Parts: sequence; C-alpha cells; structure tokens
Amino acid sequence: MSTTDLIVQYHGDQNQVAVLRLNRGAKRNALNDGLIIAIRDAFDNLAPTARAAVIDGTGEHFCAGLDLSELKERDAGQGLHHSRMWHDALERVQYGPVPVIAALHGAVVGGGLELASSCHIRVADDTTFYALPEGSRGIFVGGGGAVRIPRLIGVARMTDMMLTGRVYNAVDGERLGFAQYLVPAGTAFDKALEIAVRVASNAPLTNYALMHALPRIAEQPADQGFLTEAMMAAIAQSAPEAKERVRAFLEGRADKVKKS
Ligand code: 1HE
Repeated sequence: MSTTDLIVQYHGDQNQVAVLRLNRGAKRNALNDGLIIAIRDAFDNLAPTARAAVIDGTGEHFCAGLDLSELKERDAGQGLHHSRMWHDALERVQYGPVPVIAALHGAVVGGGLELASSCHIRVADDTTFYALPEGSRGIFVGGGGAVRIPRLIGVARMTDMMLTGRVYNAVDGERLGFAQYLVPAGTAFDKALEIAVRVASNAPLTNYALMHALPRIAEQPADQGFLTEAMMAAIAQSAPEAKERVRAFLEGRADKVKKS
C-alpha cells in the first residue's frame, strides 16, 4: 500500500540506514489504518542494503496514538481484528529484519508509545512526554502496549498511568526506562541516525541475536535460557565475520573499548 503519510528514505554509506518518517503532522501523526499497514509493508519491503532503521515523526510530536476518528462504531469482532492488525505491524518492527531506533519528541502517547515500545532503542529529546490516555478515553491499549510497556517501566507504573492519566516528562522518562538516551530539543533524529550508523556496522548475526534471541531468552526459565544462549553464541561465533573481527582485535587493527 502506498501513502504519503509514511516517507521511507535511505541514509549512510551504501544506504545502510532506512529512515521511516510518520508524515501526518497536521494530525500529530495519529495512526490510522493506512499508516499502520504502511509501517507493516515498509518493514516487509526494506531495501536489502538496510542494516538498521530509524522511525521519526514530522512536526512537534512523534505520535498522538490511534487515530480516534476511526474508532467510531466498531463491534467487538472488528475491534479484535483491528488490534491484531496493530500487533501484526508492530511485530514487524520488533522482530523484523533490522534493529530500529525511535527518534522521540513531543507527544509519545497511546499507540505512539506502543509503536515506540516495539523499537529496540529509543532516543528522546527534552520536549518528549509520555502518556496512556486510553484510560481517560474509555478504552484499553490494543497495539501490544500491555505486553511491551510493563517490560520497560513495570506493571505498577503502567497501571498508574492508565488509571490516573499521569504524564511523564522527558527527564523522568529516561530515568524510568522509556528511553535509553535523552538529548537536547531538536536533536533526537540526528542522535538516532548516529546510533543507527553504529548499529549497522555490527556483524549481522550479532544484531539478529540481539533482536530475535535476547528478548526470548529473557522470557525463558533460566534453565532453558542458558541453553538457548549457548546455541546462539555458538552460531554467532562460527560466522566468518566473527572470526575476522576477533582476529582484527588480536592483531591490533580494531578499536579498543574506551572509558566513557
Ligand atoms: C487527532 C489525534 C488522535 C490529535 N486521533 N486526531 N491518544 C490521545 O488520546 C491523544 C490525543 N491528542 C492529544 O492529546 C493532542 O492532540 C496532542 C497532545 C497530541 C497534541 O496537542 P496539540 O495542541 O499540539 O494539537 P491538537 O490541536 O490537539 O491536534 C491537532 C489536530 O490533530 C486536531 O485536528 P483538527 O482537525 O482539529 O486540526 C486533532 O483532533 C488531531 N488529533 N491527536 C485523531 N489521536 C491500538 S490502540 C491505541 C490506543 C490509542 O492510541 S488511543 C489515542 C490516544
């Protein structure tokens, strides 16, 4: 499906970073069905050169969540399938081909927070704020938020946000775990792009392990997790690229870890 509401461009050497920009600024990048389907399709059709992606939003706000004008008169069955459509699309973000970095600013609310939560790294600027207004609108999260958001901030904080309409600012948001990076106003995209370029330079199997194995290992009982980890480690280290990277370090050709 093609829509001007989602712009996809490529950056970096050999187009290694895909940039997806929500482009409904007049509606605060509210996510209508077309935009959700466009996100799904974009991850299904990334150029083979892409090794990382950035999601950004046009205008002062990252995303105002579900487009409420589409809520109208859905019955229970339609609501179920609508939510499953969001799950399907955001699964492509979380378990798609490349790590995804969200560049957050302004409102990151409702379904916008669900979208951000499906990304692997979140960079927030000083203007960012987080809320789950579903509670006030008489609805519930439906885009995977009940699964992903507690893993970032815990069940108790999410419950409080939805029961009371509590809004977290950018500083508290980073402290609590919504975002891993906090940067000055207007610089989230540049920082996200810089991180994406760095991520794109990793061995693809390491990035695959971090996206697809780590979150599953973290959900497994320890006994199974240790075994899955050992198998993933064996696969990653057997790749020719891993051998070359280790050799480069041992021969003094690779960067050392530097104190930050
Ligand atoms: C929208 C939406 C939207 C803005 N659906 N149209 N999300 C919410 O409940 C958030 C609702 N939005 C807001 O609280 C505010 O719009 C913002 C804090 C994000 C931004 O405020 P502001 O003053 O910059 O903009 P505005 O004047 O409120 O909005 C500009 C336009 O965008 C206006 O339309 P206009 O035709 O009058 O110009 C708004 O109606 C429109 N707009 N947000 C539709 N969300 C899978 S389940 C997920 C569940 C949810 O996400 S529930 C939604 C939660």
